[in-house]
Amino acid sequence: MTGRGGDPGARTLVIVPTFNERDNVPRIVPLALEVADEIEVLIVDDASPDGTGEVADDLAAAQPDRVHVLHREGKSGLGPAYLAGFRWALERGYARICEMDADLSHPPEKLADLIRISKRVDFVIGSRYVGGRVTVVNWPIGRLLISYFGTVYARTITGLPASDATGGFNLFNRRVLEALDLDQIRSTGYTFQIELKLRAWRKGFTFEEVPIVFTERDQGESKMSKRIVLEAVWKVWMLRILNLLGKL
Ligand SMILES: Nc1nc2c(ncn2[C@@H]2O[C@H](COP(=O)(O)OP(=O)(O)OP(=O)(O)O)[C@@H](O)[C@H]2O)c(=O)[nH]1
Ligand SMILES: [Mg+2]
Repeated sequence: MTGRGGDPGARTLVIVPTFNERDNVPRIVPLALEVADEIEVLIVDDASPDGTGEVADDLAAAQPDRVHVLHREGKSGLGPAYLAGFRWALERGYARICEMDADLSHPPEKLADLIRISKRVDFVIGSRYVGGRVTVVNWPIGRLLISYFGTVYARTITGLPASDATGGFNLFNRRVLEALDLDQIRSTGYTFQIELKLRAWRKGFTFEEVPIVFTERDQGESKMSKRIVLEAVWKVWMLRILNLLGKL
């Protein structure tokens, strides 16, 4: 059991999956922690060859009550890393569980809004596309088009009424993750984010979207790949079929 002796049911765990993010991790962690005392961070590292895991261990050693590290054996994608983090969080009684990238693309100060809004809904989506506006900084136009139309496509096929279906800056109240059968979630890349929101929404959980400005990474390399995009293209159809069969 971790924690600082306070009410364990009032803590928020921000899960940050990492693969080769050694320069970003020491930047993002303090920015997240300074937003609120109730925030703790869990870095889920997939044995990054660049030593991110050791950098994370140093941060955790300096603040053992607030920074935690989950080391996994090898790179197995974003989805499995998050699922391991969710299980870790549920076992330890966190009230709220957030997803956030390590590369500073998601504005950590917005965690305050996510937490505030989570008091009135079941989960909160940080959205780059609220109200048809596009708030992405430093993305090449091709990347922007893939993301924007990807989210329109996902919304159309699956029916999920969210402006940013693929986004990875989200907060779930623990009751949502407890109600989902995490073992059934098999997606790895973008589809993981779609599937998670879709399953939560299909179970009747309510959500709100908070506008965020997404800024492209300035350190480290992108793990986005054609394979991840292609996975999303066909998997949303699978999600639609599962949905129609009542299997979500
Ligand atoms: N643990 C783990 N983390 C991963 C894996 N793939 C990506 N990540 C992390 O997930 C977050 C999002 O990945 P990014 O590479 O930024 O992907 P993206 O945001 O789609 O693309 P860019 O912003 O262009 O880099 C980052 O914190 C990555 O380090 C993985 O296989 N395992
Ligand atoms: Mg990124």
